[in-house]
Amino acid sequence: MTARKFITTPIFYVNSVPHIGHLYTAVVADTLARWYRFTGHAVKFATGTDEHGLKIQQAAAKNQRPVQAFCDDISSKFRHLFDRTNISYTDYIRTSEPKHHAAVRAMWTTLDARNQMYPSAYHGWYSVSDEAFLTPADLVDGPNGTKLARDSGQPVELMAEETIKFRLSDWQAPLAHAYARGQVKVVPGVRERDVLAMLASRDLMSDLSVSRPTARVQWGIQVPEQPDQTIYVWLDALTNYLTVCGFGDPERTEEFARWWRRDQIVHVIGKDIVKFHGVYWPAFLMAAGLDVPGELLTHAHWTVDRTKMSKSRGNVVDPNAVVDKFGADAVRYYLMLNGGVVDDGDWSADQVTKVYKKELAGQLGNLYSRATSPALNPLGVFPAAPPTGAVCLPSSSAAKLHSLLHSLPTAFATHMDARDFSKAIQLVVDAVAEANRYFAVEAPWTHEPGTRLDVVYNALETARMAGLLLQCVMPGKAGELLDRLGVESGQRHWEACRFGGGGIGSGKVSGGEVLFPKIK
Ligand code: ME8
Repeated sequence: MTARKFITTPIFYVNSVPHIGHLYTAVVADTLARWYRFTGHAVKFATGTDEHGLKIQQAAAKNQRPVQAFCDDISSKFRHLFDRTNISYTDYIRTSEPKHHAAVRAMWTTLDARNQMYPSAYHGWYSVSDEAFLTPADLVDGPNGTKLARDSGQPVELMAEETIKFRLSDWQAPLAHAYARGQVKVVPGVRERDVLAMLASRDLMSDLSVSRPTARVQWGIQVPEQPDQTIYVWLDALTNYLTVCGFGDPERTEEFARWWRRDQIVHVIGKDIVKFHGVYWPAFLMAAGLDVPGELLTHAHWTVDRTKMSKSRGNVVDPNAVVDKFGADAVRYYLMLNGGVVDDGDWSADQVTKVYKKELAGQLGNLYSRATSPALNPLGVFPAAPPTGAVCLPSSSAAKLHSLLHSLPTAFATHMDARDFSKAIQLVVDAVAEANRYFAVEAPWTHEPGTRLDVVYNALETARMAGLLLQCVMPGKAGELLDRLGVESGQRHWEACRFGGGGIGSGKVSGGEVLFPKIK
C-alpha cells in the first residue's frame, strides 16, 4: 500500500495582498510535499484563502468593493503567486465556496449533535485583526488608555453579545493526554511547550464562543437553523482542512476516510497561529469524534532589518517583485536556506544576490559547466562509472568526495525528517563545494581531452545527486539541471539517488548555456 501524506498551509486572509512571509509558508509546505512525493508517497497538498469574518467585511468596505468581488480579486493574487513559484498544491480551497459551506455546516451539526455547544453571552475582548476572543492576560496597555493584543499588537474592543459557546474546558485533560502520548506533535519542541502552557491556563481553556451575532458579522456562514448567529470565523477556517478531504459530502466518504488520518496530516503554520491549531483545532476534532492532526510544523517569521513587516512601517516585502528579479527558484532556495523553523529569518535582498552568485552560480552552476565542458568531455556523454583502480586509482580527494556522496542521501533525509531544511540544503551545498575542490585538485584540463572521464564522472554524479535532492526546494532549476544531464523523468526518485547510480555510458549531457545567468 502506498504511504500517504496530507500537507496543508494555513488559508490566508484576503484582507490584503500576499507578502514574503505567506510565500515562505507555501514554499515550506511545497518542499515537504515534493519531498514526500520524491520518496514514494501519495500526497494531497492544500492551500487557499480565508475569506469570511469581520476583518474581511471591513477591508472590502474600506476599499468600497462588494465583498465577494474583493475576495475573488485577492484570492486570485495568492493563487497567481503560488502558480508562478511552482507551489504544487492539489487543492486550492476558498472558504466562500459552496462545498466549504456544506462542510462547515456538517461540522457544526456534528458538534451540536454531540452536545458540545450551548447558548451563552460573551462579555470580553475581541481583536478583529486576529479574529480572536482574548482574555485580560492576553492584553497590554496601548496609547491613550487603549488596550492592545499582546502577541500581535493589534487593537481590541470590548464586547457584550449573545453567542453560542463550545465546551472547550471539557477537552483540557484529553488534549493534554494526546500531547503526552505524542498523538499530536508540535515542531519545534519549544512551541509544543508553549501549547502545553496554554492547556494549563484556566482562562484560555474556558469555554469558547464559536458564533457571533449576524447583526454584527454578516459575511460568514450562518449557524444551521439559527440564522441570527454566524459561525466564528476560526471554526469556519480550520474546517477547510476537512473540506478538501471530502468531509460533509456523502459522495466522498471513502476519500475522507483515506486522507483524514492522524499520522498522515502535517499542518504547516506560522508561530502566530499556534493557539488556534494546537489547542482549538484538536479540541474541535476530538469533540466531533475525528482524528487529530499528527504534526503541526510551526515556523518562525521573516523580519526586515530585524523588525516586523507592516504596512504602516512600509517595509513589507513584495514576493512578486523579488521573483521578477531573482526568479522563483532562487527565491525559494534563499527562503528555505535562511528562513527559520525556530528563529526568525531576516530578509535581505543583498543576501539573496550573494547566495545566488556564490552558491547557485558559483558552486552548482560552475560544477555543471565544468563537468559538461566539451574540452573535457568531447563526446558529451555521462560516462559509465570508472571501475575502481582500473583506469585511475582514486586519489585522496576522490575518496573524500565519494564518502560524502555515499552518506549524502541518508543524512539529507534525516534533516528533512527533523524539519531542519537549512541543514539538509547545506549538506548538498557542501557536497557540491567538495566536488569543485576535487575538480581543481585533479585539474583534468592538464590531461589529454577525454582521458580523465573519472573526474568528469564524479563531477556529473555530484551534480546529478544535488539535482535530485534539490528538486523539492527549487523544482525549476533542479529539473533543468537534470534535463541537461540526461536524467530521465523515471530516474528522478529517491531510489535513484545513490552514488554510482548515474551514467549508463550512453546518456547524453548538454553543456553550453549557463544554468544560473547573471541577475539583471
Ligand atoms: O492567520 N513570516 O491568515 P494570515 C513568515 N487566515 N510567515 C508569515 C509572516 C511572516 N512575517 N506573516 C504571516 C491567518 N506569515 C488565518 C489562518 S488557517 C485555518 C487560518 C504566514 O493571512 C504564517 O504562515 O494572517 C502565518 O501563520 C500565516 O501567514 C498567517 O496568514
